[in-house]
Amino acid sequence: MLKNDLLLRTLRGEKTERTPVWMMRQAGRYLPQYMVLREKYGFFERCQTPELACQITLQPVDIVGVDAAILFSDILVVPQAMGLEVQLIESKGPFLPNPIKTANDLSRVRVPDVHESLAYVFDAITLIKKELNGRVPLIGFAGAPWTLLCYMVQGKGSKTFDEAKAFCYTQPETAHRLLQMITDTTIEYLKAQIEAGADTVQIFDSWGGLLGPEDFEAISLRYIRQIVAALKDLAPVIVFAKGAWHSLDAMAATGAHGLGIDWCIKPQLARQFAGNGITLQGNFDPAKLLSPIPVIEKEVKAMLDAFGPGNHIANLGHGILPNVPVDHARAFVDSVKNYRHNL
Ligand code: 1CP
Repeated sequence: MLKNDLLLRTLRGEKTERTPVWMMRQAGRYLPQYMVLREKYGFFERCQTPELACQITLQPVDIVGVDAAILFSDILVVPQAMGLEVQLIESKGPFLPNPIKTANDLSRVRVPDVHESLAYVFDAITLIKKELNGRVPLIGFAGAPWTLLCYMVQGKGSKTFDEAKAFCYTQPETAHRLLQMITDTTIEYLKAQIEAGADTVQIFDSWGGLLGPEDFEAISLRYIRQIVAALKDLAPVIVFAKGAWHSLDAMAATGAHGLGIDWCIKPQLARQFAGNGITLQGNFDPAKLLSPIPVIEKEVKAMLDAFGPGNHIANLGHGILPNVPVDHARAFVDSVKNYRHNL
């Protein structure tokens, strides 16, 4: 069925001719073709219209030549489906006018029927799979419960998410009720993405690294573990908890097929922590794509040498920055594609 299944074979631990490559947030503002649609349609309109979501999802496949498509959507469609108003403010980011602050506020959130409230996502996936026509696999995704709680409580982006942490520390019972509701919703949501055609799914715990190791286990990983357990026999699962390198061993033990790592840990050390039985994904510093192209080519080689052959998906250590020139993104992808390990 798939003409290029490098990503899926790598996630299953199989040997491949070369390392697969994609970039987190690869459908986005660094692409002029995305900016054209961004001028015309609101953010959630782009997410909720399957034809637009499909068009945007395919852009990096056609323009940059990545080995996988990732659904164009956002992690915040889940809090929205659970009953919270979510706005995206131009150049500022997400804004939730009525965040969760107390146990009383939980009456405003529910575990929705995802087939109803998020039907547009599954329609988009069906359309994307048709348009991809087997060229590359499609990655579905969701936010990790802790990262979603950050926005649901803090109400906007933050460097520290201090109000979200304070909520967990001062109202632990309410926090865990909310985390469990997000978990239950996310399991149904990702199952339905796989049913609709997603070939693999990634859980984004972008703010996992704000928690120390004990809190990460208690507040984040125990919920991620439930999600992985519910999905891992349906499709390969990738867990990306940015900054949570201290728990790579525990994350590997969830049974996930792949673990994302950022650029603040050496590949050799990440491998030592995670063990040999799992695929690692990353870990190019996104800002390094602003270097001259020959530097990008050299640094990509160094990254691939450090990871060694097999069990590695080349990616950035976090999302691509909006000011990256398209030819630099393409140089990153081409450098991976042209590299061969000495076997
Ligand atoms: O056009 C615009 O200005 C909107 C920018 C934008 C885009 C392109 C947002 C708002 N979301 C997205 C798409 C998106 N978001 C994808 C698409 C698929 C892809 O190409 O990768 C994905 C996977 C996400 C996931 C997402 N949204 C995360 C997890 C990944 C990460 O980067 O850490 C997070 C934390 C969000 C929240 C969010 N949505 C948008 C922004 C600007 C943010 C980050 C805000 C913050 O820093 O707190």
